This record gives sequence, C-alpha cells and structure tokens, in this order.
Amino acid sequence: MATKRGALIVLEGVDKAGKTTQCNKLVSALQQSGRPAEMLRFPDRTTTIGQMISAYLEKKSELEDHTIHLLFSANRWELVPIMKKKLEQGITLVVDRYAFSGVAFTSAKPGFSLDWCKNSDTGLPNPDLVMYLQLSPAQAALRGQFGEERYETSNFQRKVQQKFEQLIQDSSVNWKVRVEEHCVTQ
Ligand code: NYM
Repeated sequence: MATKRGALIVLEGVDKAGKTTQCNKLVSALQQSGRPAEMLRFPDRTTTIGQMISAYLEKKSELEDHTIHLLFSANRWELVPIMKKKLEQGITLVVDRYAFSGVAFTSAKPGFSLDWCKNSDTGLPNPDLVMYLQLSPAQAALRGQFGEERYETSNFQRKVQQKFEQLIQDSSVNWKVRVEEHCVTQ
C-alpha cells in the first residue's frame, strides 16, 4: 500500500507570537500519536543563502529591499526538494514561517505591492493548514529580546500585522486564526 502523504502545516504571525513554542508542541503531539512529524523553519539560517539573510537580520550587512525579499524566497525554494521528499515519505512538516511571512514583512516596506511580493513564491508546495497566531504589537514588545534584530520595532510590527490581516482574507488558503490570550508566552 502506498504511504499516505504527510501534511504541510505552517505557523505564522508577527515576531514573538509564540510560533516556535507552538511548532515544537505540535511536533511532539503528532509524534506521540504515532504520526511521523518534523519541524522546519524559515529562514533556514544554515544554508549559504540563509547565512546572508541572518547577517542582514542581525544588521551585520545591508541588502537592497528587493534583493533580501528574493533571498528569503530562494531560501524556501532551496528546501523544496527535501520538503517534497519528506512529505512523500509520509512525514508531516510543521513549518515555523513560510511565504506568508515573506509577503507580510516585505509589503510592510514602502513601495511593495502584495502581488509583487507573492510572485517569487508562486509554485511552492501549498500548505494544508496555516495557523495564524495573533498577538498585538504592544504584547509582542513585552516579550523577550524584542528589538535586537532588524524589523523588531512596534511600528514596523504593526504594519506587518496589517499585512497579515489582509493575507488571512484569502479563502484559497486554509487559515486558522488563534488569538493572543490562548497563546503560550515564549
Ligand atoms: N522574515 C522571515 C522575512 O522578512 N521574510 C521571510 O520570508 C521570512 C521567512 O525574518 N523578523 C523575517 C521575519 C522575522 C525574521 O525571524 C526571522 P525568526 O526569529 O528566525 O523567525
């Protein structure tokens, strides 16, 4: 009998929304129920492209805004063969951020349309479920280490949140919204 394909589950939200904590819990719960599951995260900072992204986020390098957007996208594409292989092997992938973060963060910058931002990710494997962890920027600012990396200002996070709120209107994506008071603090 053919192996049942694994599910592609994505967690999205503004910085400090608790995505990593929830991804880890979900992977453990799936594994305990006997379903093979693994976690992935984007950006994957271990690859050559990921290292360029990491240096940019840590403010150790400067990159033009379109360029960094395309690098984030390329970082997803370079993982696609591995993702497809694992899904075909029946492994469920729980992914901490995906193309939705790419669109929300870049389109929060001046001069970027949602459509332009979506283009470079067109054709990526479609998630079966996208959980959006909702957290107000004010709450996010109270959580640990806010402000160390690029984009971690309340002002920018507010803009990102508005973009996510536009993205969750897309009914072709299986969005599930989880509100702040139910989130586990990181
Ligand atoms: N980010 C993440 C983007 O701007 N575009 C993307 O495509 C992705 C996947 O990088 N501020 C931003 C969101 C976060 C940062 O942080 C990655 P973390 O803590 O590694 O999830």
